[in-house]
Amino acid sequence: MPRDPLIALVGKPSSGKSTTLNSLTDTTAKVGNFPFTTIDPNRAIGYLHIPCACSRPTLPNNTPPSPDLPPPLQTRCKPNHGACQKGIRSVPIELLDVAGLVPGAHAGKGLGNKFLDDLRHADALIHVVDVSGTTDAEGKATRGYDPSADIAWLRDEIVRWVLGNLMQKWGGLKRRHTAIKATAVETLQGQFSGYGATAAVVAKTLDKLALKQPLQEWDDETIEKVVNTFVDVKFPTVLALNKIDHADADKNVSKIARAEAAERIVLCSAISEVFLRRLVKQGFVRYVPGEEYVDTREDLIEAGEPDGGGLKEMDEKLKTRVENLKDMVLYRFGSTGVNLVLTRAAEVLGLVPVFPVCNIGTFGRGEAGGGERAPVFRDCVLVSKGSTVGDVYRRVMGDAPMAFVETVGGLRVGEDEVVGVGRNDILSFKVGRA
Ligand SMILES: Nc1nc2c(ncn2[C@@H]2O[C@H](COP(=O)(O)OP(=O)(O)OP(=O)(O)O)[C@@H](O)[C@H]2O)c(=O)[nH]1
Ligand SMILES: [Mg+2]
Repeated sequence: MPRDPLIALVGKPSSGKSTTLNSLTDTTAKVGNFPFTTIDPNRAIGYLHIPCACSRPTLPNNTPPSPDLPPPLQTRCKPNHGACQKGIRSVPIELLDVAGLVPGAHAGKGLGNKFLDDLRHADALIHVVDVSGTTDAEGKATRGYDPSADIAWLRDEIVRWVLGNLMQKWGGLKRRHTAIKATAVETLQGQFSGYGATAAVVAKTLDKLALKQPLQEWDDETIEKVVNTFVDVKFPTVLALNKIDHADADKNVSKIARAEAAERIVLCSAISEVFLRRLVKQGFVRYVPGEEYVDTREDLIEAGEPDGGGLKEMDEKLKTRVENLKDMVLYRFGSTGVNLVLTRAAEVLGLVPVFPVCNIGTFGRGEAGGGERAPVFRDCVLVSKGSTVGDVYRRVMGDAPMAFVETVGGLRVGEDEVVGVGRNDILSFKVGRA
């Protein structure tokens, strides 16, 4: 993955994709209670919350001076992009909200293939499922729809789309494959490169299947198996069970939870997050996005802040809405869940945050490190699991020749060393001849 990772929001119309995008970013994509509100994809930057390197007490000179005080580097952590609050860093990540998908989309139903083409460059998918059961498979208003059906058909649409594209060319592809004596990885990568698939992705797909027959002898069933596995490898998917604020959600959530792996599922209420963020902007509540607690003016006065934290008084209607939201969402689930959706997506994608620094002694800028008070850990890049030091170097430094790379303690690390959380993830790149 040489470019920045991209996560796409998919789902049927009216499941809440645009609302989820808005809840994770500062954009205001159009939201509507009718299908196909979104036609052209919306791109926006969301923030992935990760533990920042600045808070590792194991780093040189970073032991907190007393148990109540933060580690010294934490107080100087100033990201170029995003933010770092008390050691939790928000790292920008690109999100894509696309048009709704309906059963039969691969054959052109709804917005069909146009929509599917928008997905080509996604590295992971967030399937936004309307778990309230108040919209049918086409996104039209109803009651009592079983949303577990959406999970199966949506994936199937993606498989049929990839399969359709592949089958159109299968005859020619097979002849060429035999004529030039290519490997299955080479031939398939040529086909799947349009989805941004690397040779590694194709090799992983084929390894999983351990097929015995050569590519030219694959029957339709085998080709379908290959495509199914390719979709799993290329588009790891998180299920965002949205609209948990709705009274009908519980039974649907239980059904899905029984059928799916726990690590793929996140419960959320995108509309609650959007609402709370709006109240913060309007000066009615104190709320840190993604957290469990919301404080109103009255709460803060009670807690001993005589001016109520400078918050405005809400009318009765607004107060009731906030109380309901606390009861139905925050206290029951611990948060609106939207940040967790992104965290899970980063997990299924296997993203590793790496902190490139100029000076490995101070973690600051320039050869001198910028002095005692200078900002540290200005940069953070998200790379895929299994990336090497050399991969990260090229991502950050481009074609500039590499002299050497250092990690904490001034230790040199080889180009082929793998990066991981807490291992080779603070790096200083030196350009020139070794
Ligand atoms: N109760 C509830 N309603 C929600 C939630 N999220 C979204 N909605 C509502 O669901 C409807 C559809 O939301 P959108 O975000 O436009 O859905 P979409 O998936 O982008 O729809 P298309 O663009 O048409 O594909 C709107 O009326 C939203 O207010 C939620 O968490 N809870
Ligand atoms: Mg939309």
